[in-house]
Amino acid sequence: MIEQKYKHSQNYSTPMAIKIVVTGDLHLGKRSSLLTDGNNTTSTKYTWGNIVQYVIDQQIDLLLLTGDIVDRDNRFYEAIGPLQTGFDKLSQAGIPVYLVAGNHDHDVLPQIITINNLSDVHLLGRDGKWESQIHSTPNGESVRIAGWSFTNKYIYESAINNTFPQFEDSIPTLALLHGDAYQAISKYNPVNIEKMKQYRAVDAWLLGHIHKADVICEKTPLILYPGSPHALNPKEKEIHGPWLLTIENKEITYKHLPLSPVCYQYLNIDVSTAINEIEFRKQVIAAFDMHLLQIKEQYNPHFLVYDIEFTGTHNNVYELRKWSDEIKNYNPDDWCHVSIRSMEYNIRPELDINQLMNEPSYIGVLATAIKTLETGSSNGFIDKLVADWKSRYEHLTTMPVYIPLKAQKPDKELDKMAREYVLNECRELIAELNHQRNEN
Ligand SMILES: [Mn+2]
Repeated sequence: MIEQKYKHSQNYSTPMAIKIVVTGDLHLGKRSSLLTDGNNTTSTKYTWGNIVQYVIDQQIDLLLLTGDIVDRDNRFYEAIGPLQTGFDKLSQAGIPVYLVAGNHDHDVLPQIITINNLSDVHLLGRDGKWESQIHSTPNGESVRIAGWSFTNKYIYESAINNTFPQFEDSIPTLALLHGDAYQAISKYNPVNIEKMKQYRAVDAWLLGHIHKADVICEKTPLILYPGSPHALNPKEKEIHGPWLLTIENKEITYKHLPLSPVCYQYLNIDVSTAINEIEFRKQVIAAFDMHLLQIKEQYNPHFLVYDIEFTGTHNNVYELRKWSDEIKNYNPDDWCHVSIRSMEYNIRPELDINQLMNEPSYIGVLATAIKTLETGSSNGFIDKLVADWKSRYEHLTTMPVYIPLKAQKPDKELDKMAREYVLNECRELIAELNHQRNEN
């Protein structure tokens, strides 16, 4: 095993560097929402296989996992096979894995590792206390991995409150931790960023729990959320993948590796100059071409899922809706499967609202409403519409089927949502009424 490692390290362009891949929140057992495919490339076990293959092909020294690798305890049977296969491949290549458990897999991860008796897989801090191990490469380079694991679904007290060990030597130290660094009060191990910075012995904090990758602090110490390596739902609108860390002369450099087969994106299309369907089509194609090129420069996902927002000024949203209906059939290229999940219209009418406000007609009422909403004030007409919207919204979100999904929104936020919705509707209506009037 040692010889095999040595053989790998001879090929390094920088022989004294330690190469590490880190990822977390893989949620084995899940697949990207809204997509189905026969090859299973949308399931997270596919990405797990790709990460393992990358680590072996690139002769990486260590793989680090920051928790929530398995999606929940009831995913045991779905997760155990792919995990075992990946761990076996890494073990045969002489590559150890260090990991911690998160709130999703605090139960199942220790079970899987114990059942399989995996000697190259090190679950750190499984009794809820910090644990560390030093890994040395055949070149004599060393790195310390410290870790702490969830022992329960909820952890209210931060794992770094007064319990973090001190290291006196100069070995580079990486701390693996699942927790919430964004909120002071959290059920998921609230860890304070300033406190992490105070532990001088730690060169990098590698965190789990948040699916969006984030470099919170660039160095001394590096504080990194690697994020989920596989985009799981349309809220995760960034490029996802594991991270490559290189430690050389105690300096840590890092790089995001785009690997997620699925990529959810937002696309804004300004349709102000789309005076007819031909122009509209031109703008749509131009916007897509530019965006697809940007993605392609970074990597080739299998699936690109778009939320489109049409913006700009236009006097006929009804027409725009009609023209945009067939966009869902758009198939720009065969390098990747593009689909459109939603289209939103946030269009301002190209009208003189101030002048229309004086009209004794529906147009006048709508113009007054638009002006009032735009200036952040209200009147009886708007109050009624907002109240109506809120009561319908609340009715919908308290239906039994939605209760598990219900996000408690403060009244202020609901008001804002209602006003935005009403404003959009008024703009669409006034444009249509004005259009009809001009045609007659
Ligand atoms: Mn989590």
